[in-house]
Amino acid sequence: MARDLTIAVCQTGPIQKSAQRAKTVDRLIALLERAAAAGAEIAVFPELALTTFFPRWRIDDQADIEAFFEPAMPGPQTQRLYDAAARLKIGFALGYAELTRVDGGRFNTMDLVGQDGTLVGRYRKIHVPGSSEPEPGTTVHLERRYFEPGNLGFPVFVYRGVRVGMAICNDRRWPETYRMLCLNGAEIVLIGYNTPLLLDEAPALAHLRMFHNHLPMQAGAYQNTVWVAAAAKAGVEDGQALIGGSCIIAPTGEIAAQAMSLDDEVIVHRADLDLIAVCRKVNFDFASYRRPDQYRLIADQV
Ligand code: CDT
Repeated sequence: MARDLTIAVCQTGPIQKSAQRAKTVDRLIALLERAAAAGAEIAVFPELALTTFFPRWRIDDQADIEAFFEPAMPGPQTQRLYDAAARLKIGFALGYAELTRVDGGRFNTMDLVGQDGTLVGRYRKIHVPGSSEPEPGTTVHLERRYFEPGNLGFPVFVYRGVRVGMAICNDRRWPETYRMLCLNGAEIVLIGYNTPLLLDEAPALAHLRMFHNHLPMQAGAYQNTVWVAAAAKAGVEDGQALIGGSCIIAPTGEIAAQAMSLDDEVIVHRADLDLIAVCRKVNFDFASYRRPDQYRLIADQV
């Protein structure tokens, strides 16, 4: 019997610092409703989808920093989104800033929520880019000030019988991300991102920003025979332009659907999971051809 999963990518426009959390959750619920109405069974939202991308600022006041974090998920402000998932019978992956209850750890996190509105699994961003202090000549990107590197590995979760993994923004540029998820059995990789349109350190590469968005995700999908669905937070957010280009990519490496706006937008595609086996057979029969004994450096050397 044919296997498929209908995926929605819920891109958002900018979420300004002045936005109330409740209004932002309203926007996410509206996107989820559009995704469900289009027949989607799972949706992916951007990285840090509840707030502005606050690592663009150096913040010292701990209370100001913690205002961007979620000490509980769902919490009083986000419960309605989980209720909407259960009502609409559509799960989602949501990026947010996680403050752990036990030891106050801070992670850039994505949760996978099931069609009953309960947690299926959690991923914490492994490749945390930027610095902890502003660096001269470089776009301020202080994720390392606010987040520890993820400590949950690259887990894969079963969602409606389909094996789903997650990755967050800069993770999508690293081949290791897809390979680890693929080796863990992923069939679909859900990604959220916030990517500045311009980088002060590389103005000569400005025209390549969208190419360098899609290139690693298409390569990751193709080389690991997985579906990739990636949601941007796009548009001008608190004065910084973020790229859009949210997309759904097939295991062939082809873009099956792509957002056209820099605003709230839903794109949907029915992902044919049998295509994975076809692509495997053509080029990537791992059991026959992979040579892990020759790849030791990949794991041993930074
Ligand atoms: N959010 C995120 O990871 N953004 C990075 C930009 C890093 S610029 C120092 C990205 O890879 O898109």
